[in-house]
Amino acid sequence: MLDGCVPWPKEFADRYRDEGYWQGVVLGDLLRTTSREDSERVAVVAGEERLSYGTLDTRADRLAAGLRGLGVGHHDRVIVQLPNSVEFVVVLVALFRVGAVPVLALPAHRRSEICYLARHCDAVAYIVPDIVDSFDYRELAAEVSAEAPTLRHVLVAGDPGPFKALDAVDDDPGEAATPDPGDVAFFLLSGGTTGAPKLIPRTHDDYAFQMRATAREMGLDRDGVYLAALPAAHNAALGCPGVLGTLWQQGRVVLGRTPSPDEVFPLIEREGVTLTTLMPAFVALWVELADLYEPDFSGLTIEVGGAKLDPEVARQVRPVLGATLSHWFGMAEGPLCFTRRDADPETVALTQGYPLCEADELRVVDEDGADVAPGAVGELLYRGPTTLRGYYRAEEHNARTMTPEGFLRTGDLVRIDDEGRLVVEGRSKDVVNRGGEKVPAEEVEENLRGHPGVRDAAVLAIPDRALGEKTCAVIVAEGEAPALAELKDFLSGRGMAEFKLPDRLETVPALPYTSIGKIDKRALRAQLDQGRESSR
Ligand code: J2J
Repeated sequence: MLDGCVPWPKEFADRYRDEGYWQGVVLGDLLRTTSREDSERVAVVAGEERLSYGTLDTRADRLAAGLRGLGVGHHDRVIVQLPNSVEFVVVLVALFRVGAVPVLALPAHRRSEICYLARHCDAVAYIVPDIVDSFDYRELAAEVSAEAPTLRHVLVAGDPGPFKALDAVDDDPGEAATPDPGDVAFFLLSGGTTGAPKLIPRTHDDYAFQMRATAREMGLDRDGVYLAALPAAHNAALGCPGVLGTLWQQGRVVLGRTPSPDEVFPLIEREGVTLTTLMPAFVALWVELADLYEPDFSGLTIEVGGAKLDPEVARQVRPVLGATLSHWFGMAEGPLCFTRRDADPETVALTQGYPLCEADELRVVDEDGADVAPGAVGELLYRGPTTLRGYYRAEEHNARTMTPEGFLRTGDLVRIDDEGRLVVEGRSKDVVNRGGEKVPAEEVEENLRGHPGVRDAAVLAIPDRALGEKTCAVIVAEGEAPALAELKDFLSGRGMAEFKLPDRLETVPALPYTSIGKIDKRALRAQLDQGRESSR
């Protein structure tokens, strides 16, 4: 396995293989079989374009050969930051075939995140689009190139500007690499606990199992049509079964750019979409706007997860949209629990269902790490054939997040009900879950403290009707307090992604600290609530 990754101990790996979870396949084989057997079959629909398995397979082979020609090889890390597009699929498969390791950045990431990633994993290449939603990724790439010493290539899908066009990376196919199925296939980014984003190694074996098992549970077979409305770089839309899992099943992928009803409702009907993935805020919006469109989604299953789902919204999905809802608790780190398609409506509204497979081991523990009484709330610990054993190059962090027995501490507070179903009750980790986008409080706090008008800073989640939660920055000012707009500009200037910028600002004379020197957020929250009460 790539140096810096933590392998599963042999006894676990043997067991997962013996029990048939890991089947020794490699992700570079995506597209291959269908391309040989039925090359005209449509694999991907993007706008008016319909691309066959044969076309994509050939493009991936040619790109792989071109990448090899550039010197990109086995175990080289390549940051991929592409929107939902044909290139996203071709680039991933090509990198798998080279044996290089894609690092899946989200389209919303900016200089701060990408520079960190590039340096942290010693990336040799960075693949971007030209301009999306008026943001020029080539300018971002220029900034990243200046700060990342190992970066040798920037490849651009579209107009390359000063860089190399992805299209020009093309050569006659040669021998494909044959990586070890137990090795890392790509890196996903963690939704974040402390500080900078962590890299999650996903192996060929583990991801192939995740795709196969979720496809089976969601009924996505060869006739399945998956709509990617969320960024495909996110685990939920990539491999549950998502874009890659659908191609693995020989189904059809429809690439959307946003989950907004005006864009995707016509697509769902036109393409006969059978499965899609949404964050809760969009399920609510779909239900709310259904009257305008009168959709008939009786053939559609919607996977929803990533943040708290309002049970009232869940209950309306079937009557209003006609669709089947499946409620998920997932993590890019691998844990997956969800309600199956035949679950009764109350199970779907109120629980996140059952784990992906029988080999998944769940524990619910108190603050001392002892198992809680059955049905009581505690932190969820998770171990299984898709759940990582350690983040990449993160020894110290791993010592804190993994138990000595190899369980991941999820930082989520849950209970297991008397039917064995998972119910997410809250979380102990310090992130703001902004409509499913995870904002690590500590990272924002550190950057806020860099402003000359900020002596100290804390970041809290506050309730929001549309997004579930929003971000509130609480600062202690140095001199005259800066305004919210000024702070947002400042953080943007530091290269932070827009979704991490605070939505609200409060100023206090001092922050409360605990005896071990951590900001006491519970006390701070109470202090702010009290202030609000007394000013009424
Ligand atoms: C509350 N919080 C939830 C839920 C995840 C499928 C679905 C989601 C993700 C995902 C994913 C939640 N209620 N139902 O990867 O494959 C919060 C938890 C969790 C964190 C993980 C998938 N479902 N969450 O959201 O890696 O706090 O993965 O630890 O982005 O989202 O975030 P992420």
